[in-house]
Amino acid sequence: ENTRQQIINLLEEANEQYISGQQISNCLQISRTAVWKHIKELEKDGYKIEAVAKKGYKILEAPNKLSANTIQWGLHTNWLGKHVIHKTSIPSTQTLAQKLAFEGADHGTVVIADEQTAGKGRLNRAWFSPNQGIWMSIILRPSFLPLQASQLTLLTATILAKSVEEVTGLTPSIKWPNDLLIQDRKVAGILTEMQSEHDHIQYLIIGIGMNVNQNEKDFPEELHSKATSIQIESGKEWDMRIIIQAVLQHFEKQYDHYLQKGFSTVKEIWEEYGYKIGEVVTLRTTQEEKQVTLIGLQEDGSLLIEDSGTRHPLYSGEIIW
Ligand code: BTX
Repeated sequence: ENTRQQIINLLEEANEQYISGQQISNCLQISRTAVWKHIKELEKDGYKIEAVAKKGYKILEAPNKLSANTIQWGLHTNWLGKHVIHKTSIPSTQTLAQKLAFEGADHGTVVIADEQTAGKGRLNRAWFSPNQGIWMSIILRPSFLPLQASQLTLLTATILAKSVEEVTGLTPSIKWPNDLLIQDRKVAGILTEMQSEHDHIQYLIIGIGMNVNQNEKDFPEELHSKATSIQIESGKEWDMRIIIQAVLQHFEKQYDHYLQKGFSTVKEIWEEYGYKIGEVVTLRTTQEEKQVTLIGLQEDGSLLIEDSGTRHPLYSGEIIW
């Protein structure tokens, strides 16, 4: 598996040029027959590889399915997604990521599954995760304070919004704190979980769920009015790798930017995509339901609302839409 990944990396670095079997064999210290066998395995995995006598090999196309290899092929990041763990079916990428993080997995490790059988939302809610979506968890080991974790959820929401917009042309809005909506229906959700002690974060796991290629009929009855997918909204099917790579590339860039420059850019972008900012909405808290105006984000990740003339931050509660 590892040798195959190295071969893919070499082919990719060759940047549209051919790379000879001899070069690969020299670089990886394996025989040319071994190189040839690995190439055959990659073809079985769905790669289209051109082999030209006296020139060598070139990747023409990666298979249209998710694997650690296909996600990494063409992914331009420095630290995010250098380790990808892909499963076809798993209870929850979040649970596996926690286990791996506990066992010492690196900052930037990505766990992704084609299907989750027990996907998790916030507050123990279930997250419906059939085959046609993106279900992934990113393991981070930040050196900032635990209280900054909520800023990271907001940051992730802006990254998802930007990636969807860039790849598909659809413009989602972000419903505070962490839902991505298109035409008032939920297309993606974020679940941030962390392990910390005192003022130190041991690891933080950002779970991202995005409905991509589902049709209306793929959703259970109770989600029909609430959920949508990129396919439903755009009328066509998408290569999920392109969206995953866009998310990972934006994530790495924006995360590093956030560490250097702080929350202000995140706040600006978030408010651009913010759902019903400046409008009156119904807010449900544990005590009551009331009409408030959404003003914008606060530095600490809370939502600034105006309620009968006075402004105050909201830390929990749900905007009803
Ligand atoms: P949430 O608690 O904000 O949203 C959960 C609610 O959303 C559910 O109660 C249901 O009404 C609705 N819902 C369930 N499934 C879907 C869906 N596929 N599309 C739209 N609406 C839905 C949001 O939680 C956080 C979701 C994170 C999911 C990722 S996937 C990768 C990672 N692994 C994992 O188990 N969870 C995260």
